[in-house]
Amino acid sequence: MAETINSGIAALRTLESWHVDHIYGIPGGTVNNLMYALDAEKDRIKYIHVRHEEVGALAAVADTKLTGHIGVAFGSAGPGATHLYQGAYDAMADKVPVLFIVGQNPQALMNQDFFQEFDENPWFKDAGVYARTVMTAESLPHILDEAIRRAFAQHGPAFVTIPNDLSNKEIPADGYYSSAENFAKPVLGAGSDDQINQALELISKAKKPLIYVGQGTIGAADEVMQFAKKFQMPVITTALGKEIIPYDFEALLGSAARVASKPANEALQETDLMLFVGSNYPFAEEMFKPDVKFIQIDSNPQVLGKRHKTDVAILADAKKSLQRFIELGKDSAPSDWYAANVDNVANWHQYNDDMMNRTDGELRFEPAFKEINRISEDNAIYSIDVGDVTQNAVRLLKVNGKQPWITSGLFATMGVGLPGSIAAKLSYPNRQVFNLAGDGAAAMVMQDLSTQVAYHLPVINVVFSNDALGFIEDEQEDDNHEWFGISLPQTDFAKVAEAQGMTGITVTKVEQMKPAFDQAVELTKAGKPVLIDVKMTNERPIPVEKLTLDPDKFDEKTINEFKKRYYADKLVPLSEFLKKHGVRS
Ligand SMILES: Cc1ncc(C[n+]2csc(CCOP(=O)(O)OP(=O)(O)O)c2C)c(N)n1
Ligand SMILES: [Mg+2]
Repeated sequence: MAETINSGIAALRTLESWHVDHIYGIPGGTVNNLMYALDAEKDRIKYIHVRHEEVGALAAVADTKLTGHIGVAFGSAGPGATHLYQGAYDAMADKVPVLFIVGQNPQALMNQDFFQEFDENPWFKDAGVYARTVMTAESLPHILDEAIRRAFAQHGPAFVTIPNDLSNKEIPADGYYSSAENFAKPVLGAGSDDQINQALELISKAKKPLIYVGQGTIGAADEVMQFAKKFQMPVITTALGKEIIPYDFEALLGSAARVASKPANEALQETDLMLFVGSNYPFAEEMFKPDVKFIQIDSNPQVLGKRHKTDVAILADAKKSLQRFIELGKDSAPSDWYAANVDNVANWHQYNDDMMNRTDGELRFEPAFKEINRISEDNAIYSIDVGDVTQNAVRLLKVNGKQPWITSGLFATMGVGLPGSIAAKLSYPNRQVFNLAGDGAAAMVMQDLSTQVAYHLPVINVVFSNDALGFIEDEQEDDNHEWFGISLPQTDFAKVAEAQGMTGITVTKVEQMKPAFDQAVELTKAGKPVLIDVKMTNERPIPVEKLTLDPDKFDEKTINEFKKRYYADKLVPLSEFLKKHGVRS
């Protein structure tokens, strides 16, 4: 008789062929056969028992974001499946290939409103590039292979629903194969010299050009910086692109809009030409001037010309294209525009350093970032939640270009920090990992601190406790509305951590900050996770999207009120630096 293999085990072997070495989930009656297969395969593929499927799902997305290999999570039929949804939409929005395995009742009981049954595929189809139910045990490994290939090819999550009986049958051992080794992505070139020369011509005529880069330039930091200097074009990155360019690059203006930096927003008001590379920035229509000359480089034809009226659109690999620009273009003369922006960056950095070094007044978030910068290792990984912490991290983390930075970008779900930190530690056990979250976001996923404890994942968790949903509070202020529904009851997160077997430290004064972070280093070096709860004021971070500093635009009283509220005495508007360098505003 021909050799056979258990279909559940064959399914896992297919995942293994795509470099999957762990998978998140919670069992249920409809995935138990998969559980038995995971037990049998436990030496090759690790089951990570999370406390909430949403955490597993978001961790799987983070796996792909960090490693490039497919992340996998599962949930049982009905409630376990619906809990996966947050990860599903994060993957859809950030275009991340992920595999979600969804449990289902055995075939004989399907489609008759059995316990926990619902029609899963249409539900998942909105988020997914693929959402299908397996029909035979023999096809199970094939379908998983198909799902993963499509997830990579179409940049999104794939869903495979498995009726429980189909993952515990004997199938022919030679009846399936994996396409993992055959998978290849199309290779793009630099774009045509004609197009690049056309773009160079526009750049040579511009007075205030900028380069705006997104995640498509990961791996091209040197080219971006060389380009910036050669053509005297200061650089803006998307918030997701924060990790790409080192913080100390002289002409790095930061990112735009609200999760953003002052120099970037100011330069966007002034610019007359933008080179937009590897980004699908959703706020472009709002933030970019409609009349600027616009050159776009992207590897995805779907986004060329999408976000702005575009003069030259180049379908290309960002790194190769920037290299070709550098080869073909003449060096620009040193420009006053560039110099004014470099000064503006230095002034902004000084403001942030002063805030991080402040020792008087009530405790704010900045001194915690001073400590995070101080203890950060060269290849640390930052998993950042959504809220004020996203904008504070974008502004204050002094990344070096080798420190990955993950969050929920377009979907922007709260509760993403902790799952990302679990993923980071599982794939990179020897690297330092931070989970930075606000108190609202931390409360959404805090049960999974115990996953860090259970799997010995020494993460440094920092909770910024302002007893409020600060990010939304500020929106309500901007709407000139009374605050409503934004306060949070104070929670002792150190106790929450302690209750789950993790050391919890509370910081209420600036002088406690350094010892707390020193202890965190010690504990994590000893293999133990730690949580630092920073009890701080609810003062608003400086709103760089509503700067009130420029004497040409605002009266003295308004400027002084702004400076007082945000400790911004020494903050200088870009217009002053432009004047200093003789650039007309
Ligand atoms: C799941 C989810 N619910 C609601 C929101 C809307 N939202 C964005 S930021 C934010 C407040 C975050 O509060 P917290 O975590 O305490 O951080 P803070 O801004 O106070 O630092 C809210 C409610 C969201 N992004 N995700
Ligand atoms: Mg808060």
